[in-house]
Amino acid sequence: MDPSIRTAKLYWDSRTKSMDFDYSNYPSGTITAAITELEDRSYTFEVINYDAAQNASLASEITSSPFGESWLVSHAERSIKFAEMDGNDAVITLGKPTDEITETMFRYETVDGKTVEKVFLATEDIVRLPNAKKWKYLDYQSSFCPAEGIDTVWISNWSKSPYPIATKVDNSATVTVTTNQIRDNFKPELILDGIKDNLNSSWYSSNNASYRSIFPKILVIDTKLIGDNALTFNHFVFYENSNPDGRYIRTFNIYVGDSKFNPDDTTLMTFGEPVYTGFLTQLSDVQDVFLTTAKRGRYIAIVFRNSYNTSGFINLWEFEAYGYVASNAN
Ligand SMILES: [Ca+2]
Repeated sequence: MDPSIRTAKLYWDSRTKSMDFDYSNYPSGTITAAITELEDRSYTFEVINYDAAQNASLASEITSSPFGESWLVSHAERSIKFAEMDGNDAVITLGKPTDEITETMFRYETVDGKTVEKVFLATEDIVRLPNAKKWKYLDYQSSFCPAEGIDTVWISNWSKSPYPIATKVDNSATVTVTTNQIRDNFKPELILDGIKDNLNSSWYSSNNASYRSIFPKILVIDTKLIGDNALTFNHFVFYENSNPDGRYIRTFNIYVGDSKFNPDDTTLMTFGEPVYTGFLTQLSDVQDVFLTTAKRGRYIAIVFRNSYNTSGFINLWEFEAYGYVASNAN
């Protein structure tokens, strides 16, 4: 810097606003200043230096756009795909971040009744919240920063998770199946034993020539959770054979309700409306089903309509059903 320079003036808004600086207060020669109360629009800043005789230098200028509330309006909050308990942790699966999200903060209740906040970088898409209390909503908000920006801006209000933290139906539930549709020791309850990657821990439909081609084949799960404790289900996961040729499940329906489905009622007269109708592909051994409208009920029926296998086999290695107690949530 020219040693004759003594002071500087920073202008903005067509020189209607300014700040004065005395270089003697900044021995390093670098001045950092915060300009507050800027709006979300483009500004041109000018710096003019002065010597002791108040001779002015040429102005040097820079144009910059502060970002804040109205800049944020065009930035969507991150989405939560799944929020589910895994042991003592809530595992949150997030949607893709936009380029300008930098971090996401979660606020949740722990089993000890504490409110905890945890911050994660945008690069993380599956995060764990330790000791989270099940069946509670959680709050979250993200911070944003444009590529050229210096400060991050937090969205000034919390978003609520789309549904409470869900839990998985465990092996205290019972599973029944259409008569004559159990092959050897491949019992239906093996779809809930937690073992996802072993044929010997799967339900296999009949290999008997008289029964194997019969459809529908129906699995009924009694979650044993009754009344206000029945789960409201929103997510199911099918685990099939690690070998694509052994993935037989094709078109199916899922029903959720409070009266016991009869796995031998193959007319489905008493089943009501399915909460889901769809099909699995043979492309993956793990496939998710997500309900846009969650449904509460003690019983779940999976109605298999057909098979990719010409003999009509169905083989399900594990089935996960996630839900929450809606009356508990807040
Ligand atoms: Ca299993």
